[in-house]
Amino acid sequence: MFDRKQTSSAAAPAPPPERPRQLVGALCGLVAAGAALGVAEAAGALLRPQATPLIAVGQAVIDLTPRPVKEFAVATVGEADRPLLVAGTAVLLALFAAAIGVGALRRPLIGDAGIAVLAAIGAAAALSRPEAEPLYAVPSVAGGAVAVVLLRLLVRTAPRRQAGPSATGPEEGTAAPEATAAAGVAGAEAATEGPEPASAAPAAGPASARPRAEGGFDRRRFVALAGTAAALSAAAGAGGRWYATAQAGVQARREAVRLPRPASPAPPLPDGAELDVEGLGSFFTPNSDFYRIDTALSVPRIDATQWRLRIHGRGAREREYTYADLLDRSDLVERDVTLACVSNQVGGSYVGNVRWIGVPVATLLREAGVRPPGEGGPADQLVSRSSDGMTIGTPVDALMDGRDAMLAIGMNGQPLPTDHGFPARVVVPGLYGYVSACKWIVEMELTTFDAFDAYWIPRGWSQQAPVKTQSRIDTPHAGDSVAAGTVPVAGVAWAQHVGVRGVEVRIDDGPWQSARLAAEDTVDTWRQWVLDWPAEPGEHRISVRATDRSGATQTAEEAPPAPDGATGYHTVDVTVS
Ligand SMILES: Nc1nc2c(c(=O)[nH]1)N[C@H]1C(S)=C(S)[C@@H](COP(=O)(O)O)O[C@H]1N2
Ligand SMILES: [Mo]
Repeated sequence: MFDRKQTSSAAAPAPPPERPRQLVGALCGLVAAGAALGVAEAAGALLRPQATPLIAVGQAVIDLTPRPVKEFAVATVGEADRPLLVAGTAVLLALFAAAIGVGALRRPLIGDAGIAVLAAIGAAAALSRPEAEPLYAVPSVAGGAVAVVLLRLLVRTAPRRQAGPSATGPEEGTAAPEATAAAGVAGAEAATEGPEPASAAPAAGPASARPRAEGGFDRRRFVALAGTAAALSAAAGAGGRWYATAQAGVQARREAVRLPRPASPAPPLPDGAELDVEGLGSFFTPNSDFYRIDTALSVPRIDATQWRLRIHGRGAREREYTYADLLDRSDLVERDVTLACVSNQVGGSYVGNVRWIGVPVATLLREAGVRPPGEGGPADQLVSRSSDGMTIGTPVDALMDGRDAMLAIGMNGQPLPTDHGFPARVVVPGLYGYVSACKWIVEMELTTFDAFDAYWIPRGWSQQAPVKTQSRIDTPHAGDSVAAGTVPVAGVAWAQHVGVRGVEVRIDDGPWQSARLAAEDTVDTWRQWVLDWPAEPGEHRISVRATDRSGATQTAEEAPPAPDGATGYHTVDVTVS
């Protein structure tokens, strides 16, 4: 009532410029979207963190991205592709939310509809996860519901398009006079924001005694409402995140795990397996430095006490193992195995060497009555499924031919880190990770290559992918300037499950010279090498190539990672002065 009097006693206020009005609308949309995310985050924390809309949409984008784009992303931004993806999704969401807010000023129904569309996208993305349950829709729907109510409240505080009492027309369907609208806001606010009457009260008190801004914009009320909503959303979001993380920590009990001593420990590392050359990485890659490649935006956090591995399928008697079953086994082995990603570029860093502890996969398969195809078994493919729905197809032959294929539970003496598959993952010497190394594994299904294509196959990668022999120069780095004199050129080479016979280095167009090889740990690990190069001033190009124990030398022909691994020689250009 005060408002009306004050406003109408002012000399015919000019209509508010359209810009600020739209700005307020955009702000309303952003605040509402923020609330939706906060609520969704909190709901997701309580239900399923990977079902929160930002994660679910980002995940859907990852799965739908065509291979060349994905490769480009990995090549240009590397492992920052994930944060960038989330940021990109957030920016798109913000733009759309701002537009919704502006639309809602014209007609609240536009706001409702816009938010419904966003919530539907979030819910659809969450429900399309391979591991989804109906519950997955809840975070998006809850967030959307809160946003609809909040946006309606917010736009009522926004400036009217024209000044004066008769100015309500098109944007307020009910054509309610401002005072009524304001009262409605206060009422609704008190009703929806039960625990926060304090914030509503001051806004309704002294604020309403002041003249409203042009066009009936109750700035105070808007700021109070939007500010409160934003603060609550941020609190809900942060609280949800914190709760989910804390919960996961408690549940996973990873820290509490004490790895048993393996019945078959790895032989001690031979003397001279690790060269002392500055710039050359360590023989074993520390867990914290180990590359991470997966499609999981939200890393699965598995409660090991609830975890089960189910083995079933063609020619298998169904078996289930708990984590305790694995820890209790008397046939745990410890082995050194180098793991490589098929996406690794020549000279790239998606390769690492680890001392793993695990159960031989062949033994588990035998326990389930599985016979390899050579013994008349009906399945030639083992499909590993992870808790987040990844599928990885491995030849049964490779798992049962005597190599150290493991269901790994330990990585460099630690329980598997969460990022690397806790509580259990597969490791198969000689096969790229995408056809072998399933992390967060929950299921092994015996089938055939004809009957089933695992996740990466329709995306343009080969069904069969043994690791290609490769070598990498770790020092000097491309672009380095080094002083003339003796320069150690050093790196690693791997020819998995066959072994490295030799490494050769070439300077410019000179002859291939044999590098000195470090002692071999096993044929499944990489091997370090070094060549002392009498470097003379000038620009030089250093190339490397490896020869495996079968006598095959790496091909010089350059091929991209897809479909089954990059080839070519790693070369670095350096300046000697
Ligand atoms: N569940 C799951 N397992 C997965 C993947 C994945 O995306 N999801 N990626 C695979 C790929 S492509 C590689 S190279 C290895 C990488 O294992 P790392 O992240 O421990 O280095 O995991 C494999 N296992
Ligand atoms: Mo990979």
